Amino acid sequence: MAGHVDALYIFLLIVTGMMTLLIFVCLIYFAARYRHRPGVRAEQLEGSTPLEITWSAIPFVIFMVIFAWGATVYFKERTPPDDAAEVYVVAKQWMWKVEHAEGQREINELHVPVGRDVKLIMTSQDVIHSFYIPAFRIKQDVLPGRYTVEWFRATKPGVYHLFCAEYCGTQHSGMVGDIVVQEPAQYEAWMNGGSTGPLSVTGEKIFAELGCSTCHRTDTQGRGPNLQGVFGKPVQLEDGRTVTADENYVRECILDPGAKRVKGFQPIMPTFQGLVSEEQVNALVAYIKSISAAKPGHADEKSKTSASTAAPQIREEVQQNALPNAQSNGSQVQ
Ligand code: HEC
Ligand SMILES: [Cu+2]
Repeated sequence: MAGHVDALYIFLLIVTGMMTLLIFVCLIYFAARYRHRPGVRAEQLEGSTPLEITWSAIPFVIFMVIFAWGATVYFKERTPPDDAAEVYVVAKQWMWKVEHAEGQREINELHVPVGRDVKLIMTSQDVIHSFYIPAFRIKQDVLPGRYTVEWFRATKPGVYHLFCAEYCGTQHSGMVGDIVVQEPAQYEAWMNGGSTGPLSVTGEKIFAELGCSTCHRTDTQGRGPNLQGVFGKPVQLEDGRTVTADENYVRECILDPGAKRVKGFQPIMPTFQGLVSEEQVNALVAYIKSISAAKPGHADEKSKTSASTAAPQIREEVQQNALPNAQSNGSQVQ
């Protein structure tokens, strides 16, 4: 995004710089040209319609250009590509905890390979923080109680600053870290060192341990809905609304099941608020995602792929990234 953001900023600088110049040149010229001279009487001038139209129309066009350009950049920056690799981030006073879909955990560091789209799914354990990588021109608030998302594609290997950009307490200024961008081979080597296994597999274990699997069975006999294929699809709620089962929806189902009850089921799901850590919620989300065949939008966009089975998608993803273990989310690991 850096190039796009910079181009827009340079454009703004040029436009405002030229306006400033124009105003000062006129100011000085008029001050000299129409200065008070003995014997010369001031004259009252009537308005000029062509002049007024000109100075309204030209700024209008310029502002519209800025608006359209800014909106384009904004939407680009806010829309992660469907096949981006997913990384979960949990902020707390005063550190960044990072967990890759493949299971690697890091603190105040994020390793990524060059050239891969990376989507950060972020939440906070306490107060509001903000995940800011100045070199990538991206910044997003990280809020307690919900997920926010940002994405980037690093184009050059190196180590980049990570800052918390939202005042979050005494040691806010120390809440910094490194984004380590590596060549794919180096990244592979890093990835293969010490992992607890894919996040979705951790999630599956938690799913069994917390007893989710007693109600959410993989057949239709359970007391809760079968969660296979739920992620990314519309869900009909008891109150008549239809919502999309995204990360925030699954999160809310776990922590505040009363907020959105699925149509046709008893309201028996207990809240797991206080019983699960943010990391465990992330793992559960990754697991529920992994048992849905396709990610949202994925199937439509790549209609050449069969969306009903996970296997063809795995192969496609791997070829796309030309990396042997380029899983973009838990579903590829299974
Ligand atoms: C006592 C049975 C029970 C347990 C235990 C349970 N659930 Fe549920 N769950 C339900 C029921 C019933 C619904 C549907 C009604 C509702 O939305 O509350 C549901 C809904 C959901 C939904 C929304 C499903 C959809 O189709 O949109 C998700 C996601 C979910 N549960 C996840 C979990 C997770 C994760 C756990 C374990 C941490 C869990 N549940 C534990 C009964 C249960
Ligand atoms: Cu912070």
